[in-house]
Order: sequence, then structure tokens, then C-alpha cells
Amino acid sequence: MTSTTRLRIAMQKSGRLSDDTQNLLKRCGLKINLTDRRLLAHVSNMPIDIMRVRSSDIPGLVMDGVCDLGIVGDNTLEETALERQMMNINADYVRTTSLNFGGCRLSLAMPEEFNYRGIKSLDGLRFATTYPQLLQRYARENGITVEFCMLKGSVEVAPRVGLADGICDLVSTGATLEANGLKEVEVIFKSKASLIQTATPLCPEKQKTLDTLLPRIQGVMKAKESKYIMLHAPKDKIAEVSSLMPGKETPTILPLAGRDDLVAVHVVATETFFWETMESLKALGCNSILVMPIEKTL
Ligand code: PRT
Repeated sequence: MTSTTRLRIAMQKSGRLSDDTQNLLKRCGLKINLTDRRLLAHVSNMPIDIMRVRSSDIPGLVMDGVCDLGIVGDNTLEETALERQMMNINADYVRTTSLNFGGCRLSLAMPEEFNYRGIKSLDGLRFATTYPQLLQRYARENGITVEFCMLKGSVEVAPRVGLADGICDLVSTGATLEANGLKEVEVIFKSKASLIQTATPLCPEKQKTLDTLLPRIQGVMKAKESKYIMLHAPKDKIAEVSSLMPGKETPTILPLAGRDDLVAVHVVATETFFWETMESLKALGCNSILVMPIEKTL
């Protein structure tokens, strides 16, 4: 159990999630020096400590109450939870919020020349993986039996060296599979980073800190997905222009100094704003179309 009233957050020390996590915390206004080698970094302007560890250790640290919160991939989280359940170790946690980075999928991949005829053609085969629990659960749910060999890295080489028939590994672009002569045949789990929290209620001081931090995290996430759109539109085309705007937000219509024929239209779009929409707006006589990133929103 953590001994202080400072909120302790576990994050990946170095790897694919560490930069995004660090940026998120900084954009939430946390003043923190993560450049030195200390594993426990103090946030100077909020009662928060950041513990920098391996990603695979984060779920256990949160489930055991050593850290109050953790930022980790759903793949690691689910694999750890299944492993602990199997060993009768506490696997409780709360997913506080899903984050919009670290996206990937856990997939089954076979050598290019493998004749894939659906999931049943994988029955009895052997897979190299870092995720044996997720693999076994998927096999059970699909009525097949698979063997596995545990590899923590370079999983992709296993079929080539005769260690396994296929692999069960994370994929994002698919370039690694292609480079190793493998084809993706089944997606078994979709993953993103999540903010997780210990299942034990926090003391009032820590809860107060979390109540301040969480809306900031959600604001940063929302801002990342949102765009501020500004344009000049013909006054008699306001209805058509508004109907082209993405999202449910009502645009703000403002007069333009010295122009009776044009108005300024401003809107925050939480959905993708496509080139096609810009071209349609232009065809309606709109000009000075600006699409800008939003830094924060509350
Ligand atoms: O910190 P620790 O060493 O314990 O964890 P780790 O070894 O899993 O760290 P890291 O940094 O490799 O991954 C951290 C987390 O990033 C993962 O748990 C996922 O939640 C997420 N993530 C997102 C990925 C990928 N995308 C990803 N593409 N993790 C790994 N990969 C690897 C994959 O294993 C394969 O080797 O990238 C390769 C495939 O990438 P593509 O783009 O070629 O398909």
C-alpha cells in the first residue's frame, strides 16, 4: 500500500507508450523532471509521484495497490489479469478512462505460404507469443486447441527457425509481419492505452488530486481529437454551410466588418474534417478556411 497522500502513477519508463504518456502528463500541467534516472519522480506543482517501470509490471503494481494509477496497454492489462486469475491472485482494477494512443491489435500470423482456411485450420498448431493467456482464451472461445512457446521478443522469427508454426503478436502497421514473410490471419484482441486505478478506494487527499487530474486528462484527449474551424461564408448560404460542418456543435456566426454579403463561421469539430468538406465549402463560395488544432478543452 502507498504510504503517503501523494497520488502515485505508474508509467512505462521507456518504450512505445512512454513519450505519449509523458506528453499527456505535461499537457495536463504537471511539472515533472523525467530526464534523470530516478525511478520515482516528484511532480513539483501537484501532490503526485510518477513511478517509471516496465510496462508489464504496471497492472500488477496497480492491482497490488503499490501504485494508485497506471497507464498501460489493454493487451498487457488483460494478459496480466487473466494470468493472475488463473493463479488465484487478486486481479481487480478499475479502468478510469481509455486513452487515444498506443493503438494496436494482437493478431495470429502465419507464414505467407500457409493455406489458411479459417480458424479451424489452426487447430493443433504451435504459436510463439508473449500473450499465452489471450491466445488460449481465443482458442477456447473458437473451439480449437493450440500450443504455445513463450517469447518476450523477436517473436516474428519463430516460424522461420522452426520454433513454432505461427505467431500471436502485436501489430500496428503490419510492416514487421511483411518483412518476416508472415500474413495476418486473425485479430484476436484490439488494444489502446488505458488509465487504470486500484480497486481500493483512495484516501480523500488522493481522491481530490484525481478529481483535479481526470478532467484535465479527458480535456487533453478531447482536444487532441478536436479541430477549431474558421471560415468566411456568403450570408445567404449559412444553412448549407452549417449542414456541411462535422459533428453536432452549432456554429458561431459572426458579422464581418464592412461586409454585408459575408459572415465568419466558427465551429469546434470533434469528428474528422475531410478535404472533401473543405472543397464543398469552397464550392458554396466560402473562403479563408482555417482548420486549427485545439490545445485544451474543459
Ligand atoms: O515496458 P516493457 O518492456 O515491459 O513492455 P513492452 O516490451 O511491451 O514495450 P513496448 O514499448 O514494445 O510496447 C509497449 C506497448 O505499446 C504495448 O504493450 C502495446 O500496448 C503498445 N504497442 C502499440 C505496441 C505496438 N503498437 C507494436 N507495434 N507494442 C509493440 N509493438 C511491436 C510488435 O510487438 C511488433 O514487434 O511492434 C512490432 C509490429 O509493429 P508494426 O508497425 O510493424 O506492425
